[in-house]
Amino acid sequence: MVDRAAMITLAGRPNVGKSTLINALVGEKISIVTPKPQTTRNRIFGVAQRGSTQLVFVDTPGFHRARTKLGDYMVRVAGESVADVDAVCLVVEPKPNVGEQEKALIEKIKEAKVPAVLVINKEDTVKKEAILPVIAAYSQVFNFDSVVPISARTGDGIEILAQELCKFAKEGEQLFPEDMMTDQPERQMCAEIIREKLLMALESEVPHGIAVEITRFMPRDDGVTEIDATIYCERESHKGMIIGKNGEMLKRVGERARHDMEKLLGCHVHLTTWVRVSKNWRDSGANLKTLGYSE
Ligand SMILES: Nc1nc2c(ncn2[C@@H]2O[C@H](COP(=O)(O)OP(=O)(O)OP(=O)(O)O)[C@@H](O)[C@H]2O)c(=O)[nH]1
Ligand SMILES: [Mg+2]
Repeated sequence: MVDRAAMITLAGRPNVGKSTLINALVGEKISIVTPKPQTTRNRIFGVAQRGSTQLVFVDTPGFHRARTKLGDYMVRVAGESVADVDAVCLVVEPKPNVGEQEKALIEKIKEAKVPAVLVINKEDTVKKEAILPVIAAYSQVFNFDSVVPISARTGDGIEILAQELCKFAKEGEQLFPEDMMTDQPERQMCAEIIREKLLMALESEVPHGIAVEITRFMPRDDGVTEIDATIYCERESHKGMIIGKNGEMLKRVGERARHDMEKLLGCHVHLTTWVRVSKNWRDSGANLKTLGYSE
């Protein structure tokens, strides 16, 4: 029985591992992860339970200096997600200096007067001795409620963090139904899976200009789900790269995406993909709206 709940935002600069962390805390892959910055574009809720406490985590886009309307939207979502929650985890790299993005987020945390935990991620990439200077640097800037070094990738420190976060829970009912893992509809998750596979497969500037829309999502009586997806990119040359020589790239991406979708949906998937050029969609209010990047 859940009798306590807390809403906790994971904030931080792009690529620090917020989505890896939410997946580790929830115990399922609900948010896509890639080595490229600015992977997450929307607010994503992830639900976990520890004892009688429900923890609702909010994954956010990385806080960065925006250069497009899409970027403005992402930064706004990230900034606003810091308010009206029970606690914020400021997720940082294990580096002994406080960057511009971290300082800006700390300002948001101060404004919102919300408790904050410093989560030093990727501890697997540094020696143990390297953590103390990180704590020292951040302590000079802000008085965090606690500091937890973790590795979202290996899972080290995750349970310590979860226990620490349970302290911010307030008495009351659960915020989400117990069997719900995320607020994202399956269709949306399928679009994200395709975007993840594209980000992983493509080099250079192409990935940031990609959006995916599921245009058809139809479970058939025979247990197969038919999914049609349109991949938008910003230039003809990008379209060529996405399709690849003899369609090889798109085929590979489609196969990987289908594999993950079948795991997610627990059924066979018949996936059909199209690639379309939509010039400067990242700066078009109307396009952003259709693609779900607006309030
Ligand atoms: N070595 C190591 N790598 C990690 C760890 N956590 C995340 N990563 C890697 O860091 C990269 C970025 O991870 P994400 O979870 O996508 O980062 P994010 O903060 O959500 O990034 P944005 O959505 O772009 O803001 C991926 O390649 C992860 O595998 C960790 O604890 N250790
Ligand atoms: Mg992310």
